[in-house]
Amino acid sequence: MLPSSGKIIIIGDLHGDLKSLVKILNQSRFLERVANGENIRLVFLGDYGDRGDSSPEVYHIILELKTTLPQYVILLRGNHEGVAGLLPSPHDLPDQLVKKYDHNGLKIYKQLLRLFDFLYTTVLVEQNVALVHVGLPSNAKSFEDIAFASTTNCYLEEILLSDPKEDIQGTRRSIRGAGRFFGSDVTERILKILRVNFIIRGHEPCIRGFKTNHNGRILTVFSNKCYYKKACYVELNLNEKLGAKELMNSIEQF
Ligand SMILES: [Mn+2]
Repeated sequence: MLPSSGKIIIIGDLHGDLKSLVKILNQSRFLERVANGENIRLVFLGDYGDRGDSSPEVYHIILELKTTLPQYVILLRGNHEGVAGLLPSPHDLPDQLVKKYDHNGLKIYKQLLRLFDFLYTTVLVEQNVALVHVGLPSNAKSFEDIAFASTTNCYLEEILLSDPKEDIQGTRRSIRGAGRFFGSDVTERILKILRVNFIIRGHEPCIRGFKTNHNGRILTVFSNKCYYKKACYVELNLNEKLGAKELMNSIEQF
């Protein structure tokens, strides 16, 4: 849980795209602003490795940021930081680690697997906005259900793998083979439970680097530039009331 003050920079899926990560850190001047004492945090929405060919380098930088500035950097869990039984595909992170670190690669991979269990599922900015990797557990009844989602119910699977869909009510089976599609009625219900107005999530590549769903209540942010020409990140000013206009203005396309 974060207080509704200061600023947060939100980075969507990187998927081994080192160039975009460096670009965002430079463009947002995050490190410089922290050094200047600004109240600013960096939140990653998960999916750090796989697909792009710089997964080890991306992990190196985000973990260096987290260990150097633990209170300023928050790492969420994506489906590519998967739990047993929900392993992502493609999953070339172990191959990339072996290629780079030889026989130490698999040791590093095993340590990363242990690390994944420590990553958060949700960031809740009180009375304001919730950040997740993908989706919302359609049957969740409380904030705790979402914050402490596990594989013993379907909550974690839905957080890691469910997508919003425009033309349905309730949920439908997803084409991903896991998770669900959820309609705007689910979004409205979960927004009420969390007492926030918006949800920001990653996971889906978007032509413009972002898209909205469910009357603008859900913003999808994608920060990997290997799929489309545009990617983006978000810089939210939590000191002002967040409305639909402010949310759209917070998108930084590159
Ligand atoms: Mn994902």
